[in-house]
Amino acid sequence: MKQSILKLLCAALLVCAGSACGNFAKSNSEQSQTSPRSSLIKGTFNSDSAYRYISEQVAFGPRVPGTESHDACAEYIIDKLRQFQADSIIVQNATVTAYNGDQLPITNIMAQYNPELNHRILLVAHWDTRPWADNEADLDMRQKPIAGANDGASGTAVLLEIARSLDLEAPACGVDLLFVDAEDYGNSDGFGNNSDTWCLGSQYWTKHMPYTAANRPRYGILLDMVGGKNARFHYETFSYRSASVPTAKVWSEAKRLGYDNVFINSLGGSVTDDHMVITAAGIPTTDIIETQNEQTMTFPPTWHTHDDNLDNIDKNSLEAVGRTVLNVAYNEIPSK
Ligand code: AHN
Ligand code: ZN
Repeated sequence: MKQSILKLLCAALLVCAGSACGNFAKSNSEQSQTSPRSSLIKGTFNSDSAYRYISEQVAFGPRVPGTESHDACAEYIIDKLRQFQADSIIVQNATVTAYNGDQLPITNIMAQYNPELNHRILLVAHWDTRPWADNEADLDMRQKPIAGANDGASGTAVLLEIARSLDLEAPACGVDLLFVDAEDYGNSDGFGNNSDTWCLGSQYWTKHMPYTAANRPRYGILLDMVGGKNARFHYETFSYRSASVPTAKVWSEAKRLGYDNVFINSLGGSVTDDHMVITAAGIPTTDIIETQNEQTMTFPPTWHTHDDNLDNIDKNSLEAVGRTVLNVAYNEIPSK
């Protein structure tokens, strides 16, 4: 009698456990249906978090070299990198001369994970914003600095979110995150003739790189304007020709993760950008940038306008780029 009551109790408990387990399994399978890629992905890249890092940068105001907002944002980036326990943080302060004679106090910031490893990769974004809105029709509006949610803050935010993941789950290789200044203070008259007026921060950095021949990064990946609505990234022409290794790694990793609707396997345009400077300095660097936007057939429609604000940021673009680049980093295994 006692035994059969015990048996009943046990059976009841088992049924309870079974149904609880059933519910759990169900909610798990529902989750895996909404993110089918989860089993392929390492790291914890979260696009809500990346979006927040954009909004926090934009809240400082335009990050134009020589302004208080600019300096406050530099401190913010450094604070975040400390919070995400970068093994070393290198801050480069300098003054450079812009094409129009302006003296620009610039700050390049680099965070290193696994600084002792010779097998390294370099991830880059510019964090400054353009002092003018060249593509506004109205002349007064054109003189005002842009918010730079996409052009400046998006690449920076994705790298910060990558830092958060690298802290939680260490990569096998060395990873350097480089935040360059004064990319966007260039002369937009007569494109092509003025390429050395852009990318002043990376020009300074390549002249003062903290590397030996042994620990110089194998390749670099540049993230520029990676948060646009329905962004699609074609191969940037210069990257395709002169940085084929990281270009192949990024676009094939995107395909593996199911982001081949975002990373398109065909040639887009060619861009004067930080990757050219860094490639010329001996680190072949690919540029993730929209050069074949569906509406404009070039950069995103908000480019160098006052529409480059939070309203035009797309979390899906941040996620596709962030998870792809983070997983390229996790895939990089040093050979002995
Ligand atoms: C030029 O417009 C020459 N290059 C585009 C690089 C850039 C500007 N990226 C963001 N803003
Ligand atoms: Zn720009």
